Amino acid sequence: MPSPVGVRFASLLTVLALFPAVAAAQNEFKCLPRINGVDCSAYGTTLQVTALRDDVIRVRAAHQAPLPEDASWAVLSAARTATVAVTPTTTGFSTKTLLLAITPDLRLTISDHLGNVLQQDAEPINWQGNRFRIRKQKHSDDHFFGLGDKPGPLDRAGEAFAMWNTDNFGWQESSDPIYKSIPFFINFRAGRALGIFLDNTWRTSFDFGRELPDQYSFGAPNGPVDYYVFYGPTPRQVMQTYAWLTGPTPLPPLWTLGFQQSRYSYVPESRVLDIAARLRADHIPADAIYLDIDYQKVNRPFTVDPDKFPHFSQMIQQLAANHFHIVAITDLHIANLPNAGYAPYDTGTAGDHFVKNPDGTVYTGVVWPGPAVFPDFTRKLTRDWWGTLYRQFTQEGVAGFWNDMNEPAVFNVPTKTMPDDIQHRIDEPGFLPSTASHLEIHNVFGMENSRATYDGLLALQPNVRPFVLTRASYAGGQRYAATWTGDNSSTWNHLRMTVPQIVNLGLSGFGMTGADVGGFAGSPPPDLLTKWLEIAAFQPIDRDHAAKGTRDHEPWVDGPEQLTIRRRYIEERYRLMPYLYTTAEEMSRTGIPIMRPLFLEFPNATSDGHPLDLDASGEFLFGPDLLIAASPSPEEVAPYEVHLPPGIWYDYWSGDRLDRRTQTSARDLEQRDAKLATQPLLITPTLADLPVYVREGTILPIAPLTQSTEEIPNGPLTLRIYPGPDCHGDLYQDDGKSFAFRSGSYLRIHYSCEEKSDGTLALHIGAQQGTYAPWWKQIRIETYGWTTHRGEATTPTEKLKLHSIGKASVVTIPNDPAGVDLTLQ
Ligand code: MIG
Repeated sequence: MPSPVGVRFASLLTVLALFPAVAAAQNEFKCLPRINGVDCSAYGTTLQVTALRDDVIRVRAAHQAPLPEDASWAVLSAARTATVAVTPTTTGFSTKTLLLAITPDLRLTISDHLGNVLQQDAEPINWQGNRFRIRKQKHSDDHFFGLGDKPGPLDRAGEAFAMWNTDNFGWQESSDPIYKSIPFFINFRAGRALGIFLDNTWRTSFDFGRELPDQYSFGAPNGPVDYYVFYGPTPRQVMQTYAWLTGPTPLPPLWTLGFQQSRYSYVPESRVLDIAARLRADHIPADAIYLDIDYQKVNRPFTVDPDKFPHFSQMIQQLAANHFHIVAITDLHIANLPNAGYAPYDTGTAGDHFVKNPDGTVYTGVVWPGPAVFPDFTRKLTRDWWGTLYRQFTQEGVAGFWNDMNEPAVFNVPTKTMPDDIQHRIDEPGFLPSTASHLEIHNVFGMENSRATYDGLLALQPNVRPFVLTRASYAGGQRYAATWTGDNSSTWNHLRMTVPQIVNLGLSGFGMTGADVGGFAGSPPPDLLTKWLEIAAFQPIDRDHAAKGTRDHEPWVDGPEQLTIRRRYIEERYRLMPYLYTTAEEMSRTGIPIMRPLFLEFPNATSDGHPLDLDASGEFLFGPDLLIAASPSPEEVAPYEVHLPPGIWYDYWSGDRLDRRTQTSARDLEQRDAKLATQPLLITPTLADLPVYVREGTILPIAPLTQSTEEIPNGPLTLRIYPGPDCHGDLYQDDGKSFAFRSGSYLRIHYSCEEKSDGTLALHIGAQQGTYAPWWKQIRIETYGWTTHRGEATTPTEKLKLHSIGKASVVTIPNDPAGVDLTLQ
C-alpha cells in the first residue's frame, strides 16, 4: 500500500503528464514530496512550500541556485522549525485548514476548504538576476493593512511602498520610505483576513494595485524569496499568528503607560526639575521626563555634560522620589575620538566592534558628535559590548533608553545613511558567519541596535522590564522596543494621521507606539495641542515632544482654560490604567495591539464585508471595549458621522445608552435592527469634547485618580457595568516593573454579568488568581443602561442598598479574594 507521500508524488506526476509541453528538459516540472509540503522545480526555479501549522504556509524559492541559508532576524526559530504533516492532492497538498495547488509553471493557489480562493499567483515568480517579483491576483474588494509606519490612508489599497529605513524629517502623507521596514501586511476581503510576511531585509517593495488594478505584488532587488501566508479567517487570528512568528510586544513597565513629557532638549538640570515640579503643582499626572541629546557632552553618547548637569544622579534620585522616571537618549553613533579617554570609543575599538569599509578600515560618518563610528550590531559579541555601556546609567537610576538615529542616519551625504558597500559582519547564533553588505543589513540595523540595548539592560538588571524606545526597526523589533512615528509636524493633518499610522503599526506587531504629542516640527496653536492631548490619552504611548526652537509644548502653556481640558484627558487615562494595563497584558500574550482598527474586533460589521474603518476615518478602538470617534476634520467644530459597529453602544462620558432602535419608525423589527446597525450618529463635539463609546456587554475596571502610576490609588476599584450580550471584563495587575509575574506574582480577575428576563442583573466577580495582592479593599459597582426596581443588591450573605447616582445604580462591597455573585434588582 503506498504511503501518503508516495500518493502525492504520483499525483503530481499525473499533473505533469497533463502538460507535456512543459516537460522539455531544462524547464521540466518536478516535485518531490516532503512530510510537511513539497519541493518543486521548473524553469530554473527551485520552490519549497511547507506547512508550519495547518494555517501557516511558508514559501521559499531561488533561481538557478539552491535555496539560500535558512536564517532570519525576524522569525523565531521555534516558529520557523515548526512543522505539520500534510495530505497529498492531485495538484499539491492540503492541511486541515488550507489547500495548496501548484501549476507546472510554479504558480500557487491557496484556498480554504469551503472553496474560497485566498491567494493566487497571477504569474510565475519573475526573476531578473537576483531581483524578484511575486504577483498575486487582486480583487476590487481587497484591502491591505500593516506595513509598519508608512504614512497615508489606513487602507494601503491602490498604493505602492518601498522599505528602506530613512531619517525622513518633515515627512508627510505621501512620504515613503520613512523610519521602519515591516514587510508584513494583512489582506482583508469580504470579512476574511490573510497575513503575508515577506522575510527579506533588502530594499523590498510592495504594490497594492497601483501598477495594475488586478494584481498586488512584492519583491526585492536581492535576498531570499521567503514568505509566509497565514489564514485567519479573523483578523485577530492573523495577528496572533504574526505574534507566534515574530514574537509579541512584551508586557511594558507600568510607568511607560503614564503621561510622558519630553522636549529637544530639557537643559540644564534645573529645567528638568522645574518641569517635574510644574507637572505636580498643576496636578497633571505624569510618569516620565526625557533627556534629549543636549544633556550629553558635545553630543557624545554615554556622557553627561557636567556643566549642564552637575548633580546628575542626585537629580534622578530627586525625580524618582517624586515618582518620575528618566528616559535618556543614547544614540548609536559613537564619537570617533581616539586617545581622549572616551570609553565607548576605546573599548569598542579594542573589541573590534565597529562597522568597516570594504578595504577593512573602520567606517566613519558625521552625525551629532561629528565624525562617528558605528557598532556592528549584527554580531552578538558587539551587542553584548554595547549592553555594557548602560551600566553607569542604570546604576544611577535612569529608567528607560531612547535609541534614535538608528536607520542609521548620517549627515552630509545625499543617501542620508552609510554607503551601500559597507561591510557588516554577521556573527550570530542561528546564522552562518559571513560578511554582508549594507544593502542587506540596512533595514535590520536599527532593530539590532534596540535588541542590543534591550538585552544589555536585561543582563544588567535581570529582574527589571526594560523600556527601550527605537525609531528604526524591522519585523520582530517589537520584541525589544517600543516606537514612535518620528519627526511629525505640529499641523492638523499630522494629528489626523496619528490614527491610521499607529493603527497600522499595531497591526504590524508594534503595539507600544505613540506619535509626538503636539507635533515635533513647528509650534502647535493652542487648540491643536489641546485636541492632540485629548486623543493621545487613548493611544498606547502618550508622549508630548517638541523640536528645538519651537514654542513650549507642555500642557500648561496656553493658560488655565486649555489646561483644564488637557488635564481632564490625562486624568482619564490614569483612571483607565487598570483597563489599559490589562489590555497591554493581553497584547503581551496574544499580539493583539492596544490601539485597534474597528475591523479587528468587528470583521463582519458591513453587509458587503468591507472594513467598517473605511467609513469611519478618525475612529479606533482603545483596547477591546472603548471606541474613540475623533473628528475627521479636528481643526473645526463641525458635524460629522460616527459609524458604530453593530450592537448597542454607550456614551463613555455620560453613561447614556445609545439605543439607536428608538430613533426609527421601520415596521419590521429584524429589518430595523439590521438597518440601524449601520446608521451613523451625527455629532458636533466642541474643543473640550472627544467622543468615546463603550460597547454593550463591557465591564470596565477603573481606579481612583493618581498623579503617577507609582502612587497607590486611594479608594475602591470601580467596575462600570454596561449590560449586553456576552457581558464580561478582565483585570490584570502586578508590580508593574519586574518579571515576578512569571512566577505567579500577578493578579487576574474575570468578571461577567447577565441581564435576566425578570429584569434583575446578575454580576459575577471571579476569584482572584495569582499571588499579587490588590490595592483595593472595596469594589464600587456602577451599572449603566439598566434600571433598578427594588434598589437592592444581594450577595449570598448580605442585602445592600443600591443607590441611584446620576445615570448609574451604585453599590460598594468589600473585596473578597474568593470572588462573589451579586444580584442587582
Ligand atoms: O536629528 O535628538 O526624531 O525626536 O528630538 C534630530 C534630537 C535628532 C530626531 C528625533 C527627535 C529628537 C531629535 N532627533
